[in-house]
Amino acid sequence: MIRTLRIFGIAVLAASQLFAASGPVAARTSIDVVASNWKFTPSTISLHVGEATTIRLTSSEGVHGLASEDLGIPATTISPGQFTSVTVTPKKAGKYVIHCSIMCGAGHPNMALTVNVLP
Ligand SMILES: [Cu+2]
Repeated sequence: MIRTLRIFGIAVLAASQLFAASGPVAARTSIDVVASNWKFTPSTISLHVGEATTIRLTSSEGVHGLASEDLGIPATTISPGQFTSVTVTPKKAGKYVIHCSIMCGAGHPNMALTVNVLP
């Protein structure tokens, strides 16, 4: 009797794990971008039109920023040791060069993230 209960318990556990695994999974890509003085790494990323992608931003050196009206990225501060996520769903294919939006020093004018939006 005890053995039967135990087997039943394992079966319920297995079933619940099966349901958990087959639950809705967010079909969302994630890309990590690290800002430093004075570049974004990687310096170029690729997104797809109509596809939601979460860009996880952090800094290894200095405070930087990202903002793009064309891509719907709100003014975002990127601080050392912190992760900030922005989710982007591009509407139009093309090459978008997003300059650092926060004055961060000598290399600031040349600090940019290139976003290639593919159809
Ligand atoms: Cu800057």
